[in-house]
Amino acid sequence: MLLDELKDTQVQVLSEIAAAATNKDINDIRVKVFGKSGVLTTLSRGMRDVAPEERPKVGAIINEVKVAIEEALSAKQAEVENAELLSKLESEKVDITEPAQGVEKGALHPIPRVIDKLCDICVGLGFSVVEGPEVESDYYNFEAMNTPKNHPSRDMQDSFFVNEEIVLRTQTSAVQGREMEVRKPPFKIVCPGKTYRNDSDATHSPVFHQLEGLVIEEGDKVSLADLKSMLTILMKRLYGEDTEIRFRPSFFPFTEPSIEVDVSCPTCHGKGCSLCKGTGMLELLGAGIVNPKVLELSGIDSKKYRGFAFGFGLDRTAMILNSIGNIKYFYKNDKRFLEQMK
Ligand code: FA5
Repeated sequence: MLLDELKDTQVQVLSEIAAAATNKDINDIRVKVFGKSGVLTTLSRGMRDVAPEERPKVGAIINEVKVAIEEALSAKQAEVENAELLSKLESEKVDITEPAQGVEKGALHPIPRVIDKLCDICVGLGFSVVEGPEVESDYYNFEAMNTPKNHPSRDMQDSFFVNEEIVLRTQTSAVQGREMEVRKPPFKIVCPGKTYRNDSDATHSPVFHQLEGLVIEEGDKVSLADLKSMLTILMKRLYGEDTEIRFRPSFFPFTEPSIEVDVSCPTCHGKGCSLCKGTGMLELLGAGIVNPKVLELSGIDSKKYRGFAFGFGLDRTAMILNSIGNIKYFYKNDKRFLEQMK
């Protein structure tokens, strides 16, 4: 009787195993057969009623059934797992012959690129690079630069005042006083950074960039010829040996004498156009021999030391280097423009 039941159970369970399709089906069968109240567990308890001489034989058969079912379960489990793996591999298949998607590379904006280039050239000429605040006191931006309150030359720079004593710096010249107060001459510094003025047209932006240069040496080592020669070297290293440069007399309250430097226009290359207002040249920087009053205001003995200074407009520098016809392109963040600047 027990033997018949065992045989029937084996046939029944093996056919269920053959029909199983998932790991869950296999686990359900395992519990149904070997669990606490599973079929085989219950049948095994029937051994109690078997005559002692029959027990070894019945025991061996129970064991055979158990082994047959376990083997079938293991084989089925391997089969199901293999099928799952194959379908996963199929669904995640990668066609390695497809062309790869290109990686979009970023690049530095043309203004920081010009800053890096000019600073590199200046460091090569022995300058140290310094920084100063963009929100500046009226004192360092104007007064320390020999431009007292109500001085008519303040009108040359239409300024954004935060209050009576604080201004968004209109020129990187504001670092001159700060550096002269803490440095012992001789020294050579450059300071790149943002500057602000209420100006707006094709060559003027309300936010723009300058690079200030300041050289302080013992008196007989500094002359206008030294300044012109330094600026010529800078321009040629920046734009190339054939660059056309023009020096013009000018006025700044903090330099005496003062000059301005023009470079051939990026759009018409000297012929004359609307950008350069028909002159063929674009104003790039102001410069001059440091006014002795400025040295004295910052605690430097003007009888012993002299200096020269220059202030590059960096946006114009980038316009000329890249032949850009309007300064606004640098501030629009138009990806098509920036892509061309890479
Ligand atoms: C000055 O700012 C002086 N501090 C330069 C200087 C330094 C003279 C040291 C002597 C000694 P100016 O206002 O000319 O000078 O400006 C210098 C340059 O900044 C200009 O030649 C021009 O290239 C640039 N610049 C001036 N205003 C703007 C603006 N709104 N947008 C873009 N570039 C400007």
